[in-house]
Amino acid sequence: MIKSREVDVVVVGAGFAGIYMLYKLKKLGFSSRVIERGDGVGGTWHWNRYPGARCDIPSLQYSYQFDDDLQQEWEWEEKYSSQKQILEYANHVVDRFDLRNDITFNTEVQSATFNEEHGKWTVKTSDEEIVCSQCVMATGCLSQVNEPNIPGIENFKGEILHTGKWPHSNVNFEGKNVSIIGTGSSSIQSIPIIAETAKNLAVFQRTANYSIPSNNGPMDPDEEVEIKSRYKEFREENWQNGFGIAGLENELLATEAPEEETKKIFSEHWDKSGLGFLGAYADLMLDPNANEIAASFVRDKIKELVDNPETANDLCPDHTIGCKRLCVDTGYYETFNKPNVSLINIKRDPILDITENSVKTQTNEFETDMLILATGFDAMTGALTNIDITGRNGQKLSEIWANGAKSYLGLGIAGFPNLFMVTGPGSPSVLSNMLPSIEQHVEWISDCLVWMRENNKSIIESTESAEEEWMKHVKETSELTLYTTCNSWYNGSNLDGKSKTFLPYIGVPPYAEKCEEVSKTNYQGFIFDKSN
Ligand code: N01
Repeated sequence: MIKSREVDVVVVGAGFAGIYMLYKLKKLGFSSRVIERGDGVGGTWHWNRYPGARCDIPSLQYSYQFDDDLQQEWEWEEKYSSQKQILEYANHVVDRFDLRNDITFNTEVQSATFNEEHGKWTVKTSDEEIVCSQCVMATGCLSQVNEPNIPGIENFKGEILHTGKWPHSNVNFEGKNVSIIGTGSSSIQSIPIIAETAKNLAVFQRTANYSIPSNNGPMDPDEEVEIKSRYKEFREENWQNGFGIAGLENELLATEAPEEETKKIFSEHWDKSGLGFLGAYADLMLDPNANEIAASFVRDKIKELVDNPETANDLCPDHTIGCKRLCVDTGYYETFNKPNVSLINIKRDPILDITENSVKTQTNEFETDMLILATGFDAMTGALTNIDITGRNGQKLSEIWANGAKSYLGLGIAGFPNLFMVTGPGSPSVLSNMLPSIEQHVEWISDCLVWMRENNKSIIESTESAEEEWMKHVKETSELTLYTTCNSWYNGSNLDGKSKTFLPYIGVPPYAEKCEEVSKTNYQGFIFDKSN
C-alpha cells in the first residue's frame, strides 16, 4: 500500500548537497525528508567506486567548512583523497550530526508534481507519496550515467560494468581480458590500476584527453597545521578565485612570456599542480595562442612518456586544453608501455559490433571477458529530467529543457514554484570547487526559506525574464572563453540528441556577489505568492 505523509521540505539526494541541506533544515526547524536511491549517503562518492577513484581538488579544500570543529578534527590521509576516505567522511558527517534517520534509502523519486490549487508538491516514490511545500533537488551534476547503445552489446555474455555505478563488491581483473570504452577522467584514473592485474586491457578511445599527473601523496602535516591555523581565511581567499580553488589564479600571460620561461613554468606545474596546471597563466582559457602553448607542452610530455610513437600520437589530443574537463592521473600515459595494454583509436578503427565474448572493430577483434563502460554522464540535467517533474499548467521539466536547460542562477526555474536546485545548470557548479559551491547554495536556499517564513510568503518562483537574462549572461560569459570550443559534457555534446548549451556559469566571485545582491534586495528576479 502507498504510504503518505506531509513535510515542509523534500530533499532529493543524499550526496554532499542533500546532507548539508538536511542539516540546515533540521537546525532551522523545518520538517523534512531526504530520498536517496542508493543504499548509503555520499552521492557521487557512493556510486563511483571504480579502481583509482579520487578527487582532483586538494582534500583540505574539498570538504565542508560549516562546522569548525568538524574541519579541525577530521584528518585527511592524502593530499588528494580517495573515494574511500571521502565516503567515510560523508558517513562521519551524517552520524556526527545525527542525520541518518531522516533519509529514506534505496528509494527512487519517480515524479514530483506541483498542485497549483494547494501550492504544494507531491513527490512520489515506489511506495510513498510525500506532500511538501518545498522541493530541493540535490541530485548532483554527474549522477545520471550514459550507457551508450553500442551495436551488439546486448549479446555480450561477460560482465558489463559502468564506472559511474561500480559494484560495491571487490572486482577482480586477474587473468581477464578487459575492454574499456571511453577515455575521460574515470577511465584515466582506473586504467593504470586495472592494467596491474588484467591479462590484457584494450582501451577504446574516441577522443584523446589531456591529463596531468596528480603528484598525490600523504598529507603534508606542516601544510595541514598551517592551513588549519587559519582555515577561515584560507577558505575566504579561495572563494575569491575564479573557480573558488586555490592555485588557479595567475596574472601573467603565456603569450607575453619567453618560450624558455613558459616551459619552466609548465614543468613546475606538471611536477606539482594537477588540475592547477591550467592556473599557470591567466590567458590559457582565453587566448587560443596561449592555450596552444600549454597544449603542445602536454603533447610533448605524452611523446616523452609513451614508447611507441604511433600510440603516443594517438594519445595526443588536438582540441583546446581544458575545454573538456582536464584529467588528473597517476601513471596514465606510462601504462601504455605495458605489454598487456593496447590503445584502439576508434575514430580510425571504429567499433562495429560487440559479440558474446569480444569487441570487433573494423580491422581487429579483441577477446573480452569484462567490458567496462567509462562513458560518462548525462551531465548537469540528466538527474532532473529523468524524474517526471511537472510544474505550473502541467508543464514538464523534460520538455521545457528539451532545447537546453534554463534556470535563474541555477537555483530556480520559472514555472516550477518552490523548487530549488543545488548547483543547478547556470551556476558555477562543475567549474568550481563543488563543496563550497554546495554550501553557498544550501545557505542561500535556507536563508530564503527563513525569509519566506518570517514574511508570511508561501510561494516563490523565478520570473521568465530574470531567467532569460541570466541564461543570456551565462552564454555570453562562456563565449568570452575557450570553454565552448569543443565537444564536452559541459555543453551536452557528449550525448547524441542532447541540446548543445553550455551550462556552468564561469566565475565564482561575480556569481556569489549576484546571489547576495538578489537576497539583499528581497529576492529580485523572484516573485512571491503569484496568483494562479
Ligand atoms: O566521463 P567523460 P567520466 N563510444 O564524459 C567516451 C568527473 N570526474 O566519467 O570525448 C565511445 O569525461 C567519451 O568520448 P568523447 C569529472 O568532472 C572527476 O570519465 O565524448 N566512446 C569520453 O572519452 C569528469 O570530467 C574525477 O569523444 C564514448 C568518455 O567516454 C566527469 O566526472 C574522476 C561513447 C567519457 O568521459 C566525467 O568523467 C572521474 C561511445 N558511444 C570523474 N560515449 C576526478 O578526478 C562516450 N564515450 C575528481
